[in-house]
Parts: sequence; structure tokens; C-alpha cells
Amino acid sequence: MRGTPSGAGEAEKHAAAVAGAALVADGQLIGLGTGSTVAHLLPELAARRLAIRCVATSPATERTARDLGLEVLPFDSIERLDIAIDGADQVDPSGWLVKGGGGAHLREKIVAAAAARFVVIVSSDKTVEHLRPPIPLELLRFGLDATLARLHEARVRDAPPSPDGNVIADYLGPVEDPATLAAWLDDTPGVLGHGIFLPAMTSDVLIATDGRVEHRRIG
Ligand code: A5P
Repeated sequence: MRGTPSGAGEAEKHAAAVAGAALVADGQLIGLGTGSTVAHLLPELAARRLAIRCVATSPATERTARDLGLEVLPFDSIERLDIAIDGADQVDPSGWLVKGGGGAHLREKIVAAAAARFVVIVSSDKTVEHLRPPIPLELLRFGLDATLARLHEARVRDAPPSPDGNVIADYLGPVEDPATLAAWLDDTPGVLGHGIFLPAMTSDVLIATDGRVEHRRIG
């Protein structure tokens, strides 16, 4: 799923991150995503020196944000965020997303759902015509083999547990209709979260291609 970092890819991630950071306003409460594109976002946000407060979707993001001087709050007694910004692994033309290459997709979905505006920042290699496997999963360890058997085509990822100590796996079956697959995964006991994000969750997608950033408005 994850390609070798290329100079062009990093430049596009940087351009998308700069465009994302520009959407943040003074005084806002921000949700910070996880991943290599968000790694470009954090210094850009810090450099703007706004009076913002943040919540982080992973310990790695939290550490980096704090090191850069951003204020990070625990996300347990906050009802709404003004804006959340995050990367994605796949974006289709209608705004369906696959996330979770970094294993933080359950937290990322909770943060995105709490945000009045959810902004996705991607390099051009993340655009796809149709979503495809693997679809990241977060599974409860209790009953793990029974959950995997019910999912038929799923494999535990050789990766650390999620930030909340759960098992990270990937669904490898076909993605014919993302809505049907998302609903089935939502209904499967033992599946705590999956990486399919419905278009209704996303407000904006910023796609960097060479020196240009396309701004797609979705939900
Ligand atoms: C983390 O769990 C993921 O959802 C990332 O947001 C997504 O995989 C994009 O990551 P990169 O920016 O590293 O490509």
C-alpha cells in the first residue's frame, strides 16, 4: 500500500499540507490526523503562530505537535471541533476515502465526525477511480479468530497495535460497492472500526499535483 517516498510525492504532500494549514483560523479547535502528509502539516500550522488548540489522532502526532509548540488537549470532554485535517490512502471521484495505512483510522474517524469541517490533504498518487483493497480494520482482540473467520478475506497486519491497543488488520476481499461493504463491516461483531469514510463525512479534499493544488468540495 505504501510506496517508497519519492521527492515528487513529498513535494505534493507538502503542497497539500500548506493549503490545508491555510484553512485554519485563529481561535479554532483543530483535529490533527496521522501520517506522512500530516507530518508536513504540523510545522506549517505551528509556523502560523495562531491561537489554536488541537486534539491528536495518535501518540506520534501528539508528540510532534507538542514539540512544535502546539497546544494539544485530551479528546475526552470536547464535543465539537471546528476543523480536522488528515491524509488518506485512497480518494475516489465522489469523495469516498480509504484511511488507516498508519493504523489510526478508528481515532481518525471519531475526530473527523466531530469536526464541523473535515479536510483531506493528499498527493496525486492517492486518487483512484474505485476504492480497492486493502481496507484497514481495527479489531477487538477478544474473539479475534472468530471475527477473522466471519470476515473471510482478512489478515492481521504485521504492525503494532492501534493507539488504543486493538488489533490492526486488513480486509482483502473485493470492494464492489463501498457503501455496502462499509455497512457490512459496521455490522460485523468484533470490528471496532474500518478505513472506509463516507463522502458525507468530508467537506474538502485538497489534491496536490506537481505545483498545483486542486480544491474539491464534497459534503
Ligand atoms: C493513518 O492511520 C492513516 O489513515 C493516514 O492518514 C493515511 O494512511 C495517509 O497517510 P500518509 O499521509 O502517510 O500517506
